[in-house]
Order: sequence, then structure tokens, then C-alpha cells
Amino acid sequence: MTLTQTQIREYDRRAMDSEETDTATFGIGCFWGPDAQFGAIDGVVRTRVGYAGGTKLDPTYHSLGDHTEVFQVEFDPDTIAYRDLLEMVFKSHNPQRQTKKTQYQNIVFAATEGQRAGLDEFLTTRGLTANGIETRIEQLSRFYLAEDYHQKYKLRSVSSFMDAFEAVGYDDEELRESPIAAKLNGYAAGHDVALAEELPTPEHGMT
Ligand code: MHO
Repeated sequence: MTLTQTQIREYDRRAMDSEETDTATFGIGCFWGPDAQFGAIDGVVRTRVGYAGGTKLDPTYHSLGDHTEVFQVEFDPDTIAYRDLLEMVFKSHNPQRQTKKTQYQNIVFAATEGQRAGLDEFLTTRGLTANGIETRIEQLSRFYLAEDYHQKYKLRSVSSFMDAFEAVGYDDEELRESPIAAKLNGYAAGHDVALAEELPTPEHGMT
């Protein structure tokens, strides 16, 4: 069984037609892992990785300045709540500790008043406060997309899947924004995804 062009096209078209999404941005260390982990979750429609939290203009991976590796998830709030994402974020790091390197710091970007209120409520129910934890809580002023080779990093190592995207004619931007690519990126990293039964085993060979 191989991943078909029809599977890719159909999945992405359905996702585009149906969902109104919210966007949330977090930093919890190297962005490859959470890009895959969060992309696998039901209700997460798109993911992308980038740099945020600092002041340097136009950061790049090798010239990051004071920015942090972050990931962004576009999610369907009817399927998954912002607080469910927070739950995963706070399971993935210890809010009482912070990483020394700015590149890998733990940050929750509250993008809207709703997210900020949701975060405060989330913390309160756990006996925590925004000021009492090491996790940085910030307004998202600017998100800079990371280089293409960092987007869907795990998926990129699965040549059989990448061949299918190439056959469909997706360029780097389309791959980054593709809902099925977010799922396959999670699947490639070993996470459960709802469409797993319809998928072939990832092959990591050379093309
Ligand atoms: N230690 C990892 C970090 C990559 S991540 C995009 C590596 O270089 O393999 O910061």
C-alpha cells in the first residue's frame, strides 16, 4: 500500500472546506518534536515552526539572536480546546524550571485575551500563577517562519511519503501548510494519528 496522490488531495481539500481555526504558539525546546507531536492530534489542522520571543529582525536558524524555537498550531476549537493544548504543553516541560539557552526556552504566547484568560484559569486550577512559574508567558509580537528544511522535519525523512507530495506537485510552502502533512509528520515520528489505518508503513529509504 502506498500513500496516494488522491489521499493527499482529498484530505487537504476536506480540511480546507470544513474548519474555522484558531492559532496557538508555544516554545518547549527543539521545535521538530512538538511539530510532530501536536500535528498528530485530532483537531490540529496545520502546524508550522519558527522563531519568536526576541527582538532581532529576520532571525534565521544560524543567526537566531534572542529568539526561541517555537511551533504554531492551527486548531479547530470545536474539536480540541486551547486548554487541551495547554495540558500537553505543561506535560512536556516543568514550569518550575527554565532552560538557560534562549533558543530552547519554554514559552506560552497568549495571542488573544481569550487565550490569556484560558491560561490564567488553567494555571489557577493547578495552584499556579503566571508570575509564579519559570515558563515565559508573552504576547506574540511577531512569528518568523523557520527555514523550509525545519518544517515537517520528521516527514521529510520518509522518502515514500515525500515522493507522494512531490507527485501531487506541492512546493515547500504547500507542504508546510498541508493538513495531511501535519498528520504524516506526527505519524513519521511514531505518534498515533486518526488516519493511521489508511496509511502505509513509512519507508526511510533514499529516493
Ligand atoms: N540537537 C538538535 C537540535 C535541532 S533543533 C532544530 C540537532 O541539531 O540535531 O534545535
